[in-house]
Amino acid sequence: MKDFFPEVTKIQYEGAQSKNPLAFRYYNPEEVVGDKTMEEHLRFSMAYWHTMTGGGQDMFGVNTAIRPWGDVKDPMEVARMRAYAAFEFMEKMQIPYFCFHDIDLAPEGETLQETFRNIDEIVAIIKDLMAQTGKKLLWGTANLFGHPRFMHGAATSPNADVFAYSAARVKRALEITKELGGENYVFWGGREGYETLLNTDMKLELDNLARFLHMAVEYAQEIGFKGQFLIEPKPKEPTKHQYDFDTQSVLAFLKAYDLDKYFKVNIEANHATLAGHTFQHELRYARINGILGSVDANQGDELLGWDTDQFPTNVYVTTMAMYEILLNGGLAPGGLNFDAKPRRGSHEPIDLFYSHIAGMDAFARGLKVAHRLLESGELENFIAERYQSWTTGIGKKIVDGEVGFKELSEYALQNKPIVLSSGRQEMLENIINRYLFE
Ligand code: XUL
Ligand code: CO
Repeated sequence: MKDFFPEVTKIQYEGAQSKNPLAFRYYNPEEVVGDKTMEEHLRFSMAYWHTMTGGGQDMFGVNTAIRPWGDVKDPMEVARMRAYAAFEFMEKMQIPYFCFHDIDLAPEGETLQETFRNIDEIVAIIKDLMAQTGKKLLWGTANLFGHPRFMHGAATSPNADVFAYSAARVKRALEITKELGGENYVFWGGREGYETLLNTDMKLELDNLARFLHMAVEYAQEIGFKGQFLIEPKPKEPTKHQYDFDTQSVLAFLKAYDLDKYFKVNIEANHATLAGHTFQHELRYARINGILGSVDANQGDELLGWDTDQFPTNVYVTTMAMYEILLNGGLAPGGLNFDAKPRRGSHEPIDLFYSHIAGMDAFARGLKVAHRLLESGELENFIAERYQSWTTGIGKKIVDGEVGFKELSEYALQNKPIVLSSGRQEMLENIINRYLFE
């Protein structure tokens, strides 16, 4: 078998003092942090579309990336070579999971039948490679946004034939995900949204989206697919307004259509930024509502208004993300999927290694800092103290449902002048810095 990355051997943990850019400085898979190894906490996953299939193309220019498995003319041969390259990459990177869209694996055919045949051939290769290497599928999904047929949406298309076609693709993607032992299945709402309300029946589109998801739930039950269903929120791009705007709107949609018991969310850092939230806000909102399922680990650029899908290197952000994930009791069966790509100018195969190492180390370091922070209780104790008025006296009565406006009014009328304590934001920010730089 061809060695697609001959310049790289397996990436090893060398410790924080190492200056080797092809080594982990923080990610040490076997190291135990709290109750689990780093590998168990972080559950890293490679995104097949960015790492294996994408090539750096953007709005202004063609592919730049050198990809040794793309050297041949026949697209099916490229797809075969790509599968081998994917597993070599995951082995060398010590990444245990991967995720894919159906057509990341193999090119679309002229007909739906041919598309399925192409995908099936590559799925058989991948199944063998999984058995040989022990690599696992974190989640599968169907790409219902790239082809022109999806220009007005998939499940929310004004054309019922597109809805039917999309159902066929999700049906097959679910079957494949089950066959490969996928632990989750993701619905990112591709072009499920609108450009203008002048031509849009929003009510019908939302009803149809819910119909589609109910059908998916029913079919998964029928075939015995046990994986977790996830919706990935995003506020805009490609459409001006995406229906799955953010976690809060997704939860409202799920509850409105009686879908909330079947779905959790897959939170992407860059999508949070686009929604005007921090990554931590989205994780927190999902966590406290019991729907934090999985994470697309990347970062955006706050100066740019689009989905740049950069590798996560901001340790402050990964720390606060891991803080939420630890409080969630982890992500399993979800994980940290690098929905991220090296910049278009980082076009050599070795840049795939540098970028994944950067992301893995940033999350490993974030895990360790977040763990220490939680162990100390410094933040949690401060918060408990700040809300202390809710555990005794009138606060407790409100929480216990013992009082209404009448009793509260009587209480307020005879109460002493109110004295508030400081929120101490800067002191707390400095505590975080102390943990980060310790
Ligand atoms: C798009 C995006 C997708 C989903 C899977 O912004 O994040 O790649 O993660 O469809
Ligand atoms: Co994503």
